[in-house]
Amino acid sequence: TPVPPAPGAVLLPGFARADADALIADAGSIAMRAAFRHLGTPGGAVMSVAMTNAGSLGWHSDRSGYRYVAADPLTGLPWPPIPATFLRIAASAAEAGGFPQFAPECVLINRYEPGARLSLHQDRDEGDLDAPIVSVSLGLPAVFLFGGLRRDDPVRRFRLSHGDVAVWGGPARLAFHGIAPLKPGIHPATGACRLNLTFRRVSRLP
Ligand code: MD3
Ligand code: FE
Repeated sequence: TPVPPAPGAVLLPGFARADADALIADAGSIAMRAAFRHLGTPGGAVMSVAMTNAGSLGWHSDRSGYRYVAADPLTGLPWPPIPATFLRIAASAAEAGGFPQFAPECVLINRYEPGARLSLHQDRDEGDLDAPIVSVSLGLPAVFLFGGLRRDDPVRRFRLSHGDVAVWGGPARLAFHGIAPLKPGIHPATGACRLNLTFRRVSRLP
């Protein structure tokens, strides 16, 4: 049952549950070629979430800023291609959320271990802000913080569980959001961690 948490956003509880084992295995294969790493930030901090990417572009951050890059800075190699299982779930979720033409160029894979968090931020490094972001949650549950268009707007809390998918488009696309520190636990599919996939369109289609 789709749930609208905000205008432009659609939550699809359990939408990826049947594909979860395949998605987790594919994420593992990606990480064998492009390892999870803790990125630095322009402010000089190191992120508690470990990240890697698949696709023609990958999200990267260091002292000089946030940006999308075509090669993995750790190896100089292109990011691994987006697996077919990933593309299928992203396309069907985007369609369910009202975006039948979604063509992602990047999947950012976030790995949360106990205590890891993502502070309140906007995703605005993409050149195409008309395209939605599709997210898939796998493994341990997390508390998702969803604010408004201004950093100091009130924040609502949602639980994101294994197999939950969300489509963030329209007025929700530039909302501030984050993840509260992960509570320790063991999930049968991922063990002691949570994985999140975010599918992103970076460049504008002609
Ligand atoms: C709402 N990831 O990678 S997914 C991120 O669980 C990120 O790892 C979180 O925020 C995670 O940038 C949250 C849900 C999500 C992703 C992107 C959004 C919600 C969003 C972009 C705009 C609005
Ligand atoms: Fe985000």
